[in-house]
Amino acid sequence: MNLDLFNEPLQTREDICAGVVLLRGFALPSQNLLLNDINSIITTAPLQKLSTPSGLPMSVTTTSCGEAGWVSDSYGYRYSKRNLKSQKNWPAMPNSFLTLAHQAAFTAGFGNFLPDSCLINCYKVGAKMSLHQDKDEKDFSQPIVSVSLGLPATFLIGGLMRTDKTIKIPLVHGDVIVWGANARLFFHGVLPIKTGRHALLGEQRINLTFRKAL
Ligand SMILES: O=C(O)CCC(=O)C(=O)O
Repeated sequence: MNLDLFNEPLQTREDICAGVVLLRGFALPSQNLLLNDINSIITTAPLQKLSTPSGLPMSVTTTSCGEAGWVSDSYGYRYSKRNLKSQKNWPAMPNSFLTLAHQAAFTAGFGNFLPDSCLINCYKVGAKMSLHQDKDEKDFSQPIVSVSLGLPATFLIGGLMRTDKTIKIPLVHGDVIVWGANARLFFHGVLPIKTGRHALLGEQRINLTFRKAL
């Protein structure tokens, strides 16, 4: 018997519905690289509290890496090649990010996914993300890859209408969810993060959302 098998992180693939695939534990093997790379990105391009176009502050703080970063202000939601605060280009997408996103998309059935943008969302306890569609990207044939790190969360995914019934998916550190094809424009969101402490990340959840934006 190979006892090393017991030290392998548990990885499973679950089809939630057509076009939505949950890869439990998929990011665990690369967690150390990912966390180091997240720290350097946040050092170069610190997390910011963005506001919605109507002026409401978001409960998460965000930054980006890659060719383009997702931004929001009174001019609307969009991608920008520059960090609006520093006017500098976003940090380059690290290899650990690209490899994970590509492999997760491939495993979920979406070959050749090469994201040019990664949004880093930081949730403190109580932060949430309301139901929304990701529709600021140019090419909806490309999937979205979303990586959960730190505190657990409940992810909601529904249908093409905001009022469609949603499925609640509990996510923990290392889980990756991929959606695309007919599900690419499904409304999704995150319920308020519950109090807790994660061994590596403390009292926060970090989400990496990979997209082909340009
Ligand atoms: O934090 C998450 O799991 C989802 C993030 C998200 O939906 C987004 O950034 O558009």
